[in-house]
Order: sequence, then C-alpha cells, then structure tokens
Amino acid sequence: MKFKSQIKPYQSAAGGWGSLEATTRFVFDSKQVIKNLRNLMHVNKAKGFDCPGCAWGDDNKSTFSFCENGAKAVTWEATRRYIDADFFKRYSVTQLYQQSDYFLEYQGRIVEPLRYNRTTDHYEPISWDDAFALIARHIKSMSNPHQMELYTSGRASNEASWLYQLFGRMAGTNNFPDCSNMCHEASGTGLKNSIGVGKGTILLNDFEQADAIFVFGQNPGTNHPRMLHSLRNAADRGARIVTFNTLRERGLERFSDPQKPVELLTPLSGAISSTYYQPRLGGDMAAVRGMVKALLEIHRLRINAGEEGIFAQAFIAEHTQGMDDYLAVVDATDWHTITQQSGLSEQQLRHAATVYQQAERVICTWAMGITQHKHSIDTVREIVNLQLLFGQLGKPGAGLCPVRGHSNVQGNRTMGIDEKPGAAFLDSLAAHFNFSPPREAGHNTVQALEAMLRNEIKVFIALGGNLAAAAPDSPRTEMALQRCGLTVQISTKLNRTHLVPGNEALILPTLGRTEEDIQASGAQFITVEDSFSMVHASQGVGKPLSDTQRSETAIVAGIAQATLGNEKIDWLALAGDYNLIRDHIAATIPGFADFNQKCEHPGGFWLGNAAAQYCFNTDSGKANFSAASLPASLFPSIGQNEAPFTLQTLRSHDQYNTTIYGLDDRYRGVYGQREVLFIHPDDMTDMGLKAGDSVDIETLWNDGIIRKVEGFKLVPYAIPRGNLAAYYPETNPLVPLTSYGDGTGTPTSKSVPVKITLSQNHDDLRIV
Ligand SMILES: Nc1nc2c(c(=O)[nH]1)N[C@H]1C(S)=C(S)[C@@H](COP(=O)(O)OP(=O)(O)OC[C@H]3O[C@@H](n4cnc5c(=O)[nH]c(N)nc54)[C@H](O)[C@@H]3O)O[C@H]1N2
Ligand SMILES: Nc1nc2c(c(=O)[nH]1)N[C@H]1C(S)=C(S)[C@@H](COP(=O)(O)OP(=O)(O)OC[C@H]3O[C@@H](n4cnc5c(=O)[nH]c(N)nc54)[C@H](O)[C@@H]3O)O[C@H]1N2
Ligand SMILES: [Mo]
Repeated sequence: MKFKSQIKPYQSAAGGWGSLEATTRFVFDSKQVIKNLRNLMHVNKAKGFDCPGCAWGDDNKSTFSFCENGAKAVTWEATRRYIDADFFKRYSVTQLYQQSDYFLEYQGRIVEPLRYNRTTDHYEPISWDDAFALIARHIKSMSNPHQMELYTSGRASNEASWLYQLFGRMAGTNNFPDCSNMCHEASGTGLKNSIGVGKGTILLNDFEQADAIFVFGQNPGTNHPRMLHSLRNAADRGARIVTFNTLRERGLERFSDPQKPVELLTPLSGAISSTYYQPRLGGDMAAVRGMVKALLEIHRLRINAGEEGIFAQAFIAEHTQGMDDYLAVVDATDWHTITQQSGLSEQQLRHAATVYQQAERVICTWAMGITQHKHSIDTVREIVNLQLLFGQLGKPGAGLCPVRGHSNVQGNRTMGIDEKPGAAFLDSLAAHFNFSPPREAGHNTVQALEAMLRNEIKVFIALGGNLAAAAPDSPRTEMALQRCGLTVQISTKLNRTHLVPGNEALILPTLGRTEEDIQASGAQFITVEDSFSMVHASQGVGKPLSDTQRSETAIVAGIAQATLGNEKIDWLALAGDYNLIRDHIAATIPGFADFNQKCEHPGGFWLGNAAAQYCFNTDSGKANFSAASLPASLFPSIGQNEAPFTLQTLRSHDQYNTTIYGLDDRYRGVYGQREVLFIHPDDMTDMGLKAGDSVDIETLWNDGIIRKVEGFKLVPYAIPRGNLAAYYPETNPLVPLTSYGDGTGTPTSKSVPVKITLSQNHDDLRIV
C-alpha cells in the first residue's frame, strides 16, 4: 500500500462531509458491503450490538447511532480478510516482527488456535483441547498462584470478565492488570477518595440541561465523536462550553453533524467551544486552582459586603468535609505559581471562573489529558473540589463525567477486574461459592511487567488487548513478556504482543462483538456498561468467519475447566448459557438484582450512582475536599530544568489505540504518515529547525537507560511553547516504566521529559 505524505491544515468543521466520506470509504473498501452496512445499522440501537468503539452513551433516538470512528471499528472487525495456517507457514515470527502495526492488523482476523513453535519460529495450528490442556499444565506447575498475570482489555463483556475474575480468584490470585491501569485509574481512585464512588455522576441527558460544560484534556472529535452531538446541541441552546486542551483540536472548535445533511452545506457552522484555553501539559490542576482562587475572592468580597457568598453553603455544610483546609491551601498558592504551571494568565483564569460562576448547572468532563500525569489523582480531585464548592453534584444538568475509553472498561471494573478488590466483594464471592478468595492485592499493569522482568511470572493470559504495544518502555515491556513461561493471547487480530512470545505461546481466536454467538442453549447476548453507568445488552449479527473461533466467555470457561475441573463450578455449563452467568452476577455484584429480567428493557438499566444521590461511601460519610498542594515541579524526579521539552503521546484520527486503521490524522492536517512531532513554530525556529525537518526524540530520565526514537518530522502547530505531541504507540519506547502517576501506577504518557536533535537521515515532506 502506498501513501502520499503531506501536511495540509484542515479548514472545515469536524464531522461534515469529510466524516461521511471517510466512513463510507471504510465500509465500501472491505469486501462485504451489504453485511457491513447492515452491521452499522444495528450499532447502539435498542436491539443490536454495542459499538466496540468507545464508552459514550446511547440515546437510541437517531437513525444511525454511529460515528465515523465507530464505523471504522465495526467494519475493521467485520472484515472478511483472515489469516490461517498458510499465512503463519509463510511468515516466521521474526519476519512478522519487522512489519508495522498497521500491516499486522490489516492481515485480517485470526481463525484458528495457534501455538508457537520455538524450533521453527512459526505459529502452528493446535486444537482447542490441546491448547486448554497446555495452559492447565503450565498453571498447575506454578509454585504459587501469584506467578500468573491475567490481563484484560476493556472490550471484554461483563459476562466474560466476571467469569475471568472468578477463575483467577479460584486459582488464588488478584493479579488482574488491565488497560484501565494505563487509562482512567486516576479518575476511579480520585473520585472514590473524594465522593465514595469511582464513576461519573451524570447521565447522558444531563448534557441537555447544563448551562456550562468544562471539557478538560480530551479530544472528542476523534475519540468520542458521539459526544460532539451532545456538545453541539448544548452550544446551540446557549450553554457555554469551555475547553482546556494543550492542543487546538478541531472537533472542540467546530462541528457539523454528519447525520443532519443540511448542516453539511455550511462548512463553517457549528461552533462548539465558547472559550478555548491551552494550558501547558500537566497544568490543569494549577488552572482549576486559579479559578477557585478567583472565585474565593469574589465569595469573600460578597461576604464582607454583608451579602450572600457564591459558594453552595448549605450543600457544603450538609454533604462535605475538609473545605477549610482546602481553602487554606488555595490561599497559600500564589498566582505566580498558578500562571507558571498552567501556562495561562491570571486574566484568562478569572474569565473562566466568571463563566463557571454564571452557570447554574455545570458539567466537568475529562479524559487522558488529565489522567496520564504524575499528579493525576490530585488533578481529578481539584476538579471535584471546584464542583463541590458550588454543589454541582446530584442535580440535573450538573456533575462529574470522566469519559471512559474502551467500550466496556467501566463494566470490567464493576465485574471485579480489579487488582485491589474490596472486602465486601470478596466476601460475597466467598459466601456464594463457598471458597476463600485471595485477600492480598495483586499486580497492576506496571507491577505485572516488573514482576515479569524479575522472572517471577510463569503464565500470562490476556483477555484481549495488545500489551506489548500499549504499555510503556517498549523494549523492556517486550523483554518482560518474553520472560514468561507461557503467554496466551485471546485475540481477534494479529498484533505486536503475539510476536514477543514467552517461552511457549498461544493465540486463541475469538469472536468479536459484532458477530453471532451461538452456544449450547442457543444464540447468546452479552452486556456492557457505558460511561454513564447504563448497562445494556448487545447481540452480534454477523456470521462468524469460521467455526474454529470461540466466544471470549467460552474460551475463559475452557481454560477454567481444564485448570480447575468442574467440582465447584461447571464452567462449560455457564458458557453454554450466559443467563446462568448473569444469575451469578446478580448474586455477587451490587446493583444487578434481577439482571436477566432487566436486560429485556430496551436501552438497558441504570446502575445508579450513590454520590449523585448524596450518599457518600467515604470514610467520613461525606464528600471529601482534597487539600493537596500543587506539585513542586511538574517533573520532580529529574528536575524540570533539565528537560527542554515535555512530550505528550496521543491518538491520531485513524487509529484505535494500538490498532492503526490508516495513516491520516485529518483534523490535524496530517496525511499518509504517523512519525510526526507537533511543535510550537517559535521553538522550532529558535533551534534553527524548520517544518518537515526530521528529528530524534530522546527521553531525559534518571536511570541511565537510553530511550530514543528517530526520524520524526516537525509539524508546526498551535501548542504551548516547550510542549510537544506525537502519536502513540510509536512513542511508547520513550515512556519510562518507572514513571507513573502517584497512587495510580498509570504511565505518565502525557508528560515525558525529552530533548530533540536533528536526525541524520532526512526524508522529504511536502508542506502545503
Ligand atoms: N477513534 C478512537 N476512539 C477512541 C480511542 C482511539 O484510540 N480511537 N481510544 C479509546 C480510549 S481507550 C480512550 S482512553 C479514549 C481516549 O480519549 P482522549 O483522552 O481524547 O485521547 P488522547 O488522544 O490521548 O487525547 C488526549 C487529549 O488531551 C489533550 N491533552 C494532553 N495532555 C493534556 C494536559 O496536560 N492538559 C490538557 N488540558 N489537555 C491535554 C491532548 O491535546 C488531546 O486532545 O478514547 C477512546 N476512544
Ligand atoms: N504512550 C501511550 N500509551 C498508552 C496510551 C497513551 O495515550 N499513550 N493510552 C493507554 C490507554 S488509555 C489504553 S486503554 C491502553 C490500551 O491498551 P489495550 O487495551 O491493551 O490495547 P488495544 O490497542 O485497545 O488492543 C487491541 C487488540 O485487542 C484485540 N481485540 C480487539 N477486539 C477484541 C475483542 O472483541 N476481543 C478480544 N479478546 N480481543 C480484541 C485485537 O487483537 C487488537 O490487536 O493503552 C495505553 N497506552
Ligand atoms: Mo483508555
């Protein structure tokens, strides 16, 4: 495949013709046009499957409840291309390793179980029974259950995840590293500490009532396109949308709705953000602190004048604790530090504060720009502090909204995919199944990789995902995986992780969410939970490519049965009828009583949110203000002065995490390439560099390891000085495994201290 590389700034609104064009291109490119269109028609409707694209909620109102990038995810999964034994005979693992991630994914679906043959360096077919027996043999030969890591990526259904965690705990471990550890961990932990529940407090229709929506560190135009509909509708009825984003992102500026054809004729329509701030990377906590400082000043002026203050006094008195300590910290934070860290002026922050104050109902949303820093928990909690001061919780049109990534990542946690499970959950498993689950905390993703590097891990099983490419410090992550006794990947497509096998390795091909899942009792549906705690059923419609693919639930059951036998639980019977699994979920997970009956409700059911009902499951029984100081420096471990630049690693428009659909990033004007580096034009000229120059990027870290990627082309962009941006996963070799968030273990993918130098080999790049 040949791509034309060019940089050409994008002028139109996000969405629009470009979006439709790209969508249909993806649909019609693949071989089964009719089937693919039929698939799209079913996405996110009351009957049909849940879009595997993202975790945004569904309104079930529009005819096509899908977006361009959801359409890509669906058609990419529903491709008729596949790779079989012949393919693996042709290519050795070493040869495949040389290929790009794009090439690997593009080969199509995996259709039969495969075992790595170390002597020939090829994958070869193996029967399902032999594969399960091999896994069981490895697990049984471990000297303790913690020598196993059970990774989960956030697409797995509630049913598969619940069965998986039960298998792990019955086998004796809480080693459940997952993609969430690299994603919204700070949201979960921060919210839990502040308001007692680690989830967002709003429902999708709250967007219809908000007067102001503050969007922090998030690129919905690419990653949650359906969110643009909510933002656009809010903006149209006069709500203020205030964006804090390090980069100028087109989707946050203007959006025309591709599902309202009239709008497509007016490419400049659809303003989204009323104000757009570009803080420095990691500067959001300081920005919110600045807003609170300004608001506190107004509050005190009013009080001193004998008027009512602007804070929600009654709410604060009844439902919160710790405000005085927090306000003392706000007083102690000076404007100089605030403006220096946030990169925003006092005037800008006072303006943001005024917009906030004028709104009766405020929603704050955020994603990876907030959660992938060292001080992410403190930042999440700072946003909560602001909302608590104004009682913006539990009323219509107001609240907290971490916008999740993978389509069922929130459901995975609800089902117990958690390396630090709560005692109440373990008690309920213990009582229901009459066994003693392990009580000690297990490994998160970074800890799992560290344990592998120490040669402690015998068995690694991945329920989806692509850990080798998703995790930081790529060479060390790959080495870690190769040190396992057995690596098992339950996958739909070929990916990097398959090519760094442990001593032994298996690839187990699974059905995707778009496909029919027939088990002993007939056709099955699964369930998922979105960002708004709505749980609903999802049933695939496409015919599977091959009868040697199995559902995730059936694979997990097969592994469990082979390893633990069916004395305590008849695993295969559960996999034969997912209703039986849902009955067990109803008995062991709060909020799921009458689960099977509730699934019949079109659109699903709401799990509820205690904090939104003023019930705070914290130690104090109230919502806790957090009184954290701003970080002393944004990079304490190496000293900020040493690093001339801070790099964030982010997604392009044509990718789904480590899956690369194409080489364009339309809204940022990048075409036919991915190895680009966004930089402020003045930083470029100061260094005597120009647009299109190739540079090498090197991490400045404290362990003497050289972390470097080469040949990234400079693209001048609207970004703060000293900040850079480049795509993940190509830049993952730069993120040190030892650099993770305080209290989260999340790699600091949005703040990597780096330097850049002109590289030796120049390629021509056309700048239009
Ligand atoms: N099409 C598509 N959809 C997806 C995904 C995908 O890869 N492709 N991935 C899914 C997953 S797992 C997730 S977690 C989400 C990710 O959704 P996002 O969080 O939107 O993903 P990123 O591309 O990492 O973008 C981070 C955004 O935050 C900004 N940012 C970075 N650092 C900072 C900062 O310090 N402060 C501020 N204010 N802004 C900052 C960046 O400029 C960028 O706009 O999307 C999900 N949906
Ligand atoms: N530098 C940097 N690193 C990051 C991030 C970043 O912003 N910057 N983001 C982080 C984030 S937010 C996340 S969530 C992680 C993502 O980490 P992962 O979830 O591990 O990665 P994905 O790329 O989403 O996984 C894709 C693979 O999942 C498999 N797959 C797809 N669909 C299915 C399915 O239905 N079932 C099964 N069993 N397998 C399936 C396919 O084989 C595919 O290759 O990456 C993290 N890593
Ligand atoms: Mo994510």
